Amino acid sequence: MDKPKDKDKLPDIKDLTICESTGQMIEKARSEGIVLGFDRAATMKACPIGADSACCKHCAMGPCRLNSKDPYGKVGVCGATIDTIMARNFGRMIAAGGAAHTDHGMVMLDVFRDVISGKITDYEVKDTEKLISVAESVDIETEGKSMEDIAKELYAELERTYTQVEGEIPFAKRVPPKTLETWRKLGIVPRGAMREIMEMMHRTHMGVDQDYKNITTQCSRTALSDGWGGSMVATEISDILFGTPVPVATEVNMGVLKENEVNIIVHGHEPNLFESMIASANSPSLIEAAKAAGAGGINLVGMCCSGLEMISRHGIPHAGNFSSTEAILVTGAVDAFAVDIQCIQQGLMKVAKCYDTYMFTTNPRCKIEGCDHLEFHEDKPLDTTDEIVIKAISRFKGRKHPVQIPKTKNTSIHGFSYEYINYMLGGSFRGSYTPLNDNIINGRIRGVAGVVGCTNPRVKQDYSHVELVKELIKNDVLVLQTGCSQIALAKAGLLTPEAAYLAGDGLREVCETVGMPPVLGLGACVDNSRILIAASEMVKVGGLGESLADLPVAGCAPEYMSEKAICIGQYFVASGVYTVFGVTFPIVEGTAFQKYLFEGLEQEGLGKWGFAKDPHEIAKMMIAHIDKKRKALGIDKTRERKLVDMAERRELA
Ligand code: SF4
Ligand code: MSK
Repeated sequence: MDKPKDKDKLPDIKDLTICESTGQMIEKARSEGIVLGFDRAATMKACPIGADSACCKHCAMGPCRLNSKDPYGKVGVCGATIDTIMARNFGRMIAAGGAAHTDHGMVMLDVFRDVISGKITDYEVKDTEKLISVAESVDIETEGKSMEDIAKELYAELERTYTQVEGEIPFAKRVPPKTLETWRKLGIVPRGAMREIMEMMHRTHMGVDQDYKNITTQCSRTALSDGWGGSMVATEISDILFGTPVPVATEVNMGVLKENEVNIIVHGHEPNLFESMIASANSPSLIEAAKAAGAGGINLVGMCCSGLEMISRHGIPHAGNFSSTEAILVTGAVDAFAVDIQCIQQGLMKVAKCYDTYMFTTNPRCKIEGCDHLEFHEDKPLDTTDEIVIKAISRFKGRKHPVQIPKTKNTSIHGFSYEYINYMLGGSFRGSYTPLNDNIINGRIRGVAGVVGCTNPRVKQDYSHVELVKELIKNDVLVLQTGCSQIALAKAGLLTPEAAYLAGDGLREVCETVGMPPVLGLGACVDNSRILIAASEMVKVGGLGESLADLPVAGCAPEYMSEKAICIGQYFVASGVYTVFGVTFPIVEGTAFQKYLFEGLEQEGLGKWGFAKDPHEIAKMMIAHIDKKRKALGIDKTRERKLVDMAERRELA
């Protein structure tokens, strides 16, 4: 195993994470000479030119490095300016991030097709109500038709999301009309995701698009083909196949591992693998085998976004977010670690080997040198997942390493789908977003914020997520969460109704009346589409403007690291949302491209980007934006809690 270069120079653990369990495992790893991502980040200085996106390696006349201190002082060998170079790099990040979610969505659609045709028999359509509502949302007539026919028609319609070459993607029908009108005017309504990603890559090839504004137009169209396309299909099909989440209480943090049980972790993004793992872990014969090996049972645990899919649908315990994935192996308690796609660090393999943990890749898209590959096929899923359990049992039986499991566990509630928010606020017979809008209009709720995204070992793990969200709820901003951010807040205890005591008076009153937490977990990073649908419903219900850009909402990924996050940011911006990122932003400040992203897009009727490192500063920026939107809507005065009477409500509608 690599030794840390100079142990004395490594950062203090309290500067690396606020997660106590992860901190304990970093300490243990260091004492055992094992290097985790936190220490690799400390010893691998980020390239400053790359961080500013001021270099280009799109052809062999380069790579060309521009000077971010004097960005217009030089151009590339081909003459490319700093704005062209940054916009092209940005576009390629969006293409890669969008491709990841979109390819995942297409796999979900493939599985759906094979389930309804009978080729796959281990899965079924679990949520027929959702099947009908999704079909109707894309104008499929459902009256008098069999579920099978509706499903077949829906498959054919949603396939266009990916393969269509001309026209508008199916879920464009869900976009509020005024927002769609703006998109049409700007030429950013996506055709099909494959076409948009291909065009993005083409335009950013050497010698093609050399106008940063024109490149940005394609950035928006490509990103929207993910948010309202690939990702949205992934979420909706997962719900149809595996059930739409409803709130469920569970436990998070490394303390969910059990010393006397066979511990199996699933990490990645596709629910298919995890759903089958649940079946294998509950198989009576495998439980018997685990007991015969001396274990109390089989303990199945999630991490990262796979874990978030399962926490939302089944209440499966969750051990930690992205930055904790290596650290948990240091417990010595993990008997098998199964991964599928996305956010799987190559470093995991080395750490797993140190503790003789069986690690398996399962997806043909993601193999890791030196890692056993047990390919997962949805038409015979148990072949793979049973094998993983069997290997885990054998590792448990022969455990060689002392086990040290951090004790901390936190209770949290997850699974607030768009549909559930409807019922939660409007009641089971008259589900509606009207009470949410009313509470925003009367000022009890100041606005809504999406706080989402990764953790990143270049900044203190979980710190910005937690500080930002505390500040937002204190100021009566209701927070919706997806991705790894949600686990940061769950560990901090904010995903419980009791956390309402940290909220401002207005938000607290609403939370206490309904019995909901002030921070709602909506699922994995692919499930940001749930936030888009919720926002569209807020526009539809009325009283808060006509387009998504009118809403008093803002978004943030304060500790992001992935290209998927950049794509998500761009589709929120293109949808009309002010979106602030932390850590770093791939741009040279003061350039025309930066001004365009941070101001120009808003002038065109879209949202805009923002950037700040400090979570309190980010909170101020988001709240100021929410207040600006309240003022534009004429509801800034209602923060004094004036109740809206029926006549006023009718007028607002
Ligand atoms: Fe340099 Fe232009 Fe080639 Fe980029 S495309 S590497 S800026 S010459
Ligand atoms: S897993 S993209 S670290 S949210 Fe979706 Fe977490 Fe970010 Fe990966």
